[in-house]
Amino acid sequence: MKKLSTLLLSLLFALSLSQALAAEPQVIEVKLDSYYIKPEKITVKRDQPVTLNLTNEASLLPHNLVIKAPEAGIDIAVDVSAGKAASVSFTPTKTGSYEMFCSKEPPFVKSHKERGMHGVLEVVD
Ligand SMILES: [Cu+2]
Repeated sequence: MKKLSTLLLSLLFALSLSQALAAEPQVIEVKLDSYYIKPEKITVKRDQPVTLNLTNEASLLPHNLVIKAPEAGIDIAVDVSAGKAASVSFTPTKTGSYEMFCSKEPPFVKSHKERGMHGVLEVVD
């Protein structure tokens, strides 16, 4: 009986350990400013939750972060006012390189993306 309970306990321990490893949160600080996204390239692991903490460091301009990859479980568009912060969470389900950018397009001038507000979210195994 004692052997069985020891076995069960170690099994439970191994199970919770593997679950903890599988759900390792990936929290990444992302800065938005006129006109860049930092870091330009973000690498995350597939099937593990990701939280992006966005900060708009600009003093006047609103920015946003857009990643449209619904095939990979990523479909975000988050506005961040000047000087403010926002967070967004998702779990990428497919490896690959996905474009991230600011979609602000003021009339008569270049879009924020054209001015440099773009980067890559890389999802790896
Ligand atoms: Cu912008």
